[in-house]
Amino acid sequence: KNQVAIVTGASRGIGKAIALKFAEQGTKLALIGSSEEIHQTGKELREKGFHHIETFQVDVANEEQMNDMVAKTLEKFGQIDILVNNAGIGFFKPVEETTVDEWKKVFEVNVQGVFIGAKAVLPHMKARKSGTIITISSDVGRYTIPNGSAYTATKYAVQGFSGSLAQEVREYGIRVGTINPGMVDTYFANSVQGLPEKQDWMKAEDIADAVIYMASAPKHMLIDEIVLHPLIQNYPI
Ligand code: NJP
Repeated sequence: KNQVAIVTGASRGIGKAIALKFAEQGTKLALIGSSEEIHQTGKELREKGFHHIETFQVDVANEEQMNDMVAKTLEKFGQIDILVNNAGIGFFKPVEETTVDEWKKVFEVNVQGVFIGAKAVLPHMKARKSGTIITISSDVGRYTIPNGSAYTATKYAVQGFSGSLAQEVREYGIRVGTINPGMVDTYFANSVQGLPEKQDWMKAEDIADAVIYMASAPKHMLIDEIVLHPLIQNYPI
């Protein structure tokens, strides 16, 4: 209640589900997407009766755009309690078929975007001695899969970044955690949400529930990591 959250990648999929759950809790929202579709998310939420919603067509990998978005969010809402680094791209190809430009792009969004997002909110969170930074990483931030070298490498990087940052900022009352899902039915990796063959996969709402749980833990507590899978997924433990 009365909190302010930034959610990146809220045009569709998991980020859009996170936005709806936060809105239902009365959390004010700054929603980020790189395409115009982000404004549609804002429109749909306002039509549902949620009015404290700002949308920004911003690339998470662009520091200037992200800093500007944070400044405008502070101007509008006065504080930032939660950052959810959710924007990410799924990219799966054998190494020899992966171009350097593709490699750079997936790292820019999945890793540089997470770094820039966190860096942009830290001065404010440090000054308030409070804040929660949640990154949607992946189960493949913990184990490897074929044809996933670039994507898997980005998620391992995000785990390293988040773990290190968590230790760096806990003395300022800032909590940093990751959510590591297996297969979720979204538009990920050029898929379409709602395909019949994905009916047993997790839903975007399942991941949004985990975000709400992590963000609303008592202030003295840090949930470092939540790992979630659909029952049908054979996950190496
Ligand atoms: O994917 P999708 P998910 N700047 O494609 C936005 C992780 N994950 O919801 O830019 C700003 O439906 C894009 O919006 P737009 C995954 O790695 C998933 O599944 O306007 N935003 C859209 O809203 C990722 O980190 C699965 O086109 C940018 C959103 O990102 C997170 O979950 C499994 C952007 C992508 O929506 C959400 O992915 C797993 C940019 N540069 C981890 N580029 C899974 N689905 O199975 C993209 O382990 N976006």
